[in-house]
Formats: sequence, structure tokens, C-alpha cells
Amino acid sequence: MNEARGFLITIEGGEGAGKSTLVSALSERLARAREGGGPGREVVVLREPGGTALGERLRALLLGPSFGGPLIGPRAELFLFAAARAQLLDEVVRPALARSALVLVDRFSDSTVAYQQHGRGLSAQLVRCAVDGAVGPSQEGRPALTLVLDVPPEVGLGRLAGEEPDRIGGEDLEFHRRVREGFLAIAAAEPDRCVLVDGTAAPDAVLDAALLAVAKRLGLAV
Ligand code: Z5A
Repeated sequence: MNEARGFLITIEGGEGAGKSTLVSALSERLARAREGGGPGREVVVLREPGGTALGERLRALLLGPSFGGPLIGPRAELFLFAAARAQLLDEVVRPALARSALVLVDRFSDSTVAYQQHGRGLSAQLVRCAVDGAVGPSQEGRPALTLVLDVPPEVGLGRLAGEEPDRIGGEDLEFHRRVREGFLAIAAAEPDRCVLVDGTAAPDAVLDAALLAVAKRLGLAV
């Protein structure tokens, strides 16, 4: 199998933290960046769950309305997110990394730890098993850099006021507080991979912090 030469960058954080906004601005900047005067790298933008035919179907199931859809218990939820990730890695991420692409993913394994472990209360051992199983044994499915956007849930949920929450976003404030604590714990435990970004700052300042992290941690000219 080809050695991966690209970079996997993941963007994490709670509801309304500004992930999609950052992914869009960052991907634009990365697509314009040139290394050593050469052509720019291919930039692949993905979101989880999704990005494959299977992933989009699972997304519809997982994030459908709270009422009217099938009952999905916490353990089934965990493994459905893991299934979507396994497919995305095999079908899209690994081939893109092998082409030396920069792969930007809006949510990844840390969301599973934050939501299914800290939010839902599943055991760390079970969640680790699902996360590792989805990513597989090789290093290439592990992010080179993770930007964790931190906002108090009141702020994030407030930004989405007026939008119909999905099955998980509609959980109560205590749930979203546990999720936030989960992300903060991950960022503190893995400082070599994670950069905590103040998501309450203006979008331009969030982008600047992300560009700085990409330049410093990955050595990319941006
Ligand atoms: N989930 C899970 O449980 N387990 C898993 O393993 C995975 C996911 C992978 C995916 O939802 C759901 O799946 C998610 C976790 C769960 N559910 N919850 N909760 P999603 O991907 O459809 O949506 P989301 O990621 O939760 O949130 P979002 O609505 O897409 O928000 P966002 O991407 O973080 O924010 P945004 O769309 O960029 O911005 C929201 C608003 O804020 C918008 O009006 C912006 O203009 C504004 N904004 C953005 N940045 C700023 C700043 N810096 N200042 C002020 N206003 C801003």
C-alpha cells in the first residue's frame, strides 16, 4: 500500500461553534497556498457523518428528527457513527492522502468521544473500541492536526436559534455542557495533535488562529 503523504486535518467543537464557517474559509486559503513555488495541493473537504453514499444514508438516520424516526439507542448510535467513518476513510480519505491531498474533515473521532462518551455516558473502553475499530490499525487515519473550536453551549446554540435542531443537537443544555467538557479534556490530553481555538472570537480571528496552527504544526506555507 502507498505511504500516505497528505495531511488529515480535523475540525471539532460543539453545536454552532463555527466549524463549517472555518472549514469553508480555511479550505479556500489552503487551496491558494503554494509550497516551494510549486502547484498547490489538492484540498478535499468532508463532513461527518457523510461524504460517501453509505455515510449520507447513515447521516439521515442519525440526525433525523427526534420523533417519527426509528429508535436509536446509545450503543447503536456509537456504531453507526463508527460505520460512517470506516467507510469514509476507506473510500475517500486514504486515497486522498495517498495523492498528497490536504483533507479537511468537519468532525471526526473526537466528536464520538465527546458526544457518545461524555454526552451519552457510554464507557470510555467501549467508545475507544469503536473509534479505533473505525480508524483501523494504521497511522494514516489519524489526524495530523485537530482544531478544537471552543464556545460555551449557550453561545453555540444561540447562534442556531430559529433552526430546527437535529436528533442530537436537540438534547438539553446539560448534555451540551458535558460534550464541551469532553472536547476540552481531549484538547488538554493531546496537546501535540490538538489546538484549542476560542470560537467566540470573530470569524477572521478564528481563521487566523487556524492558519497559524497549520503553518506551525504542519510546516505548510499558508
Ligand atoms: N456527532 C456525534 O454525536 N458523534 C460523532 O461521532 C459525530 C457527530 C461525527 C453532526 O451535526 C451531529 O452529529 C452533531 C454531533 C453529532 N450534532 N450535534 N449536536 P452537523 O455536522 O450537521 O452540525 P454541527 O456540526 O453540530 O453544527 P453546525 O450546526 O453545523 O454548526 P457549526 O458548523 O459549528 O457552525 P457554523 O454553521 O459554522 O455556524 C453557525 C452559525 O454561527 C452561523 O450562523 C455562522 O454564521 C455563525 N458563526 C460562525 N462562526 C462565528 C463566529 N466566529 N462568531 C459569530 N458567529 C459565528
